[in-house]
Amino acid sequence: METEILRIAIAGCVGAGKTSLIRSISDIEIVDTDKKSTDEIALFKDKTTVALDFGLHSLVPNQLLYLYGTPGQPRFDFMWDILIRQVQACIVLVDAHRPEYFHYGLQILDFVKQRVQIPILIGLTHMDCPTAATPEEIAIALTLHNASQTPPLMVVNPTQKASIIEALKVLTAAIMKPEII
Ligand SMILES: Nc1nc2c(ncn2[C@@H]2O[C@H](COP(=O)(O)OP(=O)(O)O)[C@@H](O)[C@H]2O)c(=O)[nH]1
Ligand SMILES: [Mg+2]
Repeated sequence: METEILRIAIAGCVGAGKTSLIRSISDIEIVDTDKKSTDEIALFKDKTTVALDFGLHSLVPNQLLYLYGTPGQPRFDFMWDILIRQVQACIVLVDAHRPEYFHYGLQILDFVKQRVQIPILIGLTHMDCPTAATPEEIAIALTLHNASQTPPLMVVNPTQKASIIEALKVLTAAIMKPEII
């Protein structure tokens, strides 16, 4: 039987957990494009993603998930524009303990929805941090609280494989049966 390939984009602001997610779940050594940053982000994090992170994972036999971690910085938006048209689904990671970046999650959602109609899952990361916002607060910040058809929110810990698998199961089910998301 032929192996089916499903492509999934992993988006989110710097520090949201994109590289960790791909590294934790990938069946191969990830193609890690982290480079030392030279700009203001260096204050926050000494490495940042400058191109795409890439990893793959087989959730079920005869199916391979290709995972693309998108760059977290707006200046790479042109790559985003190309990538988002090639994927079957998208995970938007939102760092729950950095409310100052919630607007960035909203921008990503708008960016994706304006270009493609694919299942989107919002993965709330850093929920184990004591200062994390609640899912309800984040839903309000992302203006999802009263929309009739909203992407599902799920807590995802990008450092824990079991947590990522749960999210990937929801997303792959939605790819197969789009009406469930
Ligand atoms: N405690 C905790 N740490 C996390 C979580 N998600 C990511 N991290 C950590 O946050 C840091 C930034 O993650 P990284 O994957 O580099 O973010 P990226 O910029 O989106 O690629 C790393 O040290 C991760 O281990 C989470 O849910 N909980
Ligand atoms: Mg990264």
